[in-house]
This record gives sequence, structure tokens and C-alpha cells, in this order.
Amino acid sequence: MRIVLDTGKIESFHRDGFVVVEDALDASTVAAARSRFGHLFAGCFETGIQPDEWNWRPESGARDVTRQICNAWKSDSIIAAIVTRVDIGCACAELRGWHGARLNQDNVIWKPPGARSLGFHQDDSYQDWIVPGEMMTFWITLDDTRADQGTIEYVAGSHRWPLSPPIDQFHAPDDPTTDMRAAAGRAGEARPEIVPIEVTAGSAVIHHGRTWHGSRDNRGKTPRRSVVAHCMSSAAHFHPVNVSPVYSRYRRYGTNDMDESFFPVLWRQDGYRTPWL
Ligand SMILES: O=C(O)CCC(=O)C(=O)O
Repeated sequence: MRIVLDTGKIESFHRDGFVVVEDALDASTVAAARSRFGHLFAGCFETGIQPDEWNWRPESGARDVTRQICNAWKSDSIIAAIVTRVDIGCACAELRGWHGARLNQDNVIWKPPGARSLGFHQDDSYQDWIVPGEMMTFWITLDDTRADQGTIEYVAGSHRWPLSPPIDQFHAPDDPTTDMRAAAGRAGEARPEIVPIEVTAGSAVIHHGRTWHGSRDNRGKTPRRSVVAHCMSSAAHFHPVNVSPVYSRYRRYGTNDMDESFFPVLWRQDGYRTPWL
């Protein structure tokens, strides 16, 4: 399947800071991706390589934690084939006005029944280690989503608010909207409009790096699983001073350039794409 952004979708992205794309993944890819979750979180990696971040393991993980892996693409070819898609890069770049898009990182998110919230935040708040410090996100659900099931939620129009610092508590805050409401106050927005995304498995949402978003507890009876491609500009380079404890490990001595082995270019206006993809 190939994503097509018509004028209506482009307008709604610029108005709301997010846009739903139906049928981004076909049913067989959804099933294949779901089948990888158990292996990945159990530490059975097809490529033999560990992901960059991994917050939950079957033997030691709390039952009520939303499980998250970052950069599963390095460990698993099915996740890699999804998050490195050319049309994901193209859509993210065109909507943010970049000449191209590079993969910043992926996320694999597994929120079983009873799992807690993820605090509302802006993705760009975590990008001070790159220049430009901007992100675009392509969030794909592998399950039908419902508001009571901890689906992703967006604050419409919040991509126009100023950039806030990272939030106080990302995993399992009692009220996931606390930092967002403070930011709304600073932005002069008395009644922020929160939109829970209720869509079918295989649907995606593209969001701007400044759009406030998060997810609540899963109060349903079935899991909510997502695969997420976080993109940055193809022209992005490492910040000369600021450091990401995890991702600045991929900076080579003496240069701020990003190595395509770790941050591949998914799409560029001039037709370039990282050759090994
Ligand atoms: O899926 C979620 O609950 C949140 C994901 C998220 O924060 C993101 O994709 O940027």
C-alpha cells in the first residue's frame, strides 16, 4: 500500500497538527508485525542485535507498564521494512516542509489491558541533540483502537503552541495531561480540545513534532499495539554541544554528520534514498 495525501488531508494536518491515514498497512503486514512483539520483548532478536532502548521484559516487567522498545528495526526485519518505507519519509518531509526525511528512531509500543498511561508531550522537546531539533511522527496501530483502550490522543492545534521542555513524568503519570494543561495556559488556550484516535488496525496518524499527544490507561480487555516511525529532516546533523545519552553514541569523532547506517535517509526530493534500504 502507498500513502497518498490529498489536499483535504494536507489541510487537516496544518489545521490540527495531525492527520489520520487509513489503510497504511495491509492485513498481512499487520499480522506479521503483531507476531514479532512476543519475540522482541522476550529478547529474541532475529538479527542478533539489541534495540537501543527496551523498558520491559517478561520475567521482570511490571504488569501495568506500557511496554516500549526503541529502534526495533535494528533487531527485526519486519519492523525495519515498515519504518523505513519511502512513502513514510515522503509524507513526513512534505508535511513539515523538509527536503527529505531520515529515520530518527522507531518505537514498538505494547499496551496490554491494565497498562498505564504515557504522559502528554511534544516530540520536539526531546530533539535538542539534533539540528534542526524537529521531528515528524508516523504512528501506526496494529489493533482497532477505542478511547477506553489507551489509544493515542492529540490536542488539536497545539503544534502552534511554543515548545515546552520535556515533561516531568513520561511513563505512568496519574494524570497524563498535567504538563499539557500548563502549556495550554502558557499558550492562552483555556479549553484544549483532546481528540482520542479511534481507527481500525493498519491505520496511521501523522503528527507534527510540536503537537501535544499521549495516551491513557488501557481500561479495555484487549491489547493496543503500535509501530511508530519518528523522522527528522534529511539535512539533520548532530548538535555540536547537546548530547542524547543514547543516540549521540552514533556520532563519529570529528564530525556532526549523521551516519546513514544508523539514521538512514528514507526519502529525498532529489530522488536519493540510503542505498542499503
Ligand atoms: O502510542 C502511544 O501511546 C504514544 C506514542 C507516542 O508518544 C509517539 O508516537 O510519539
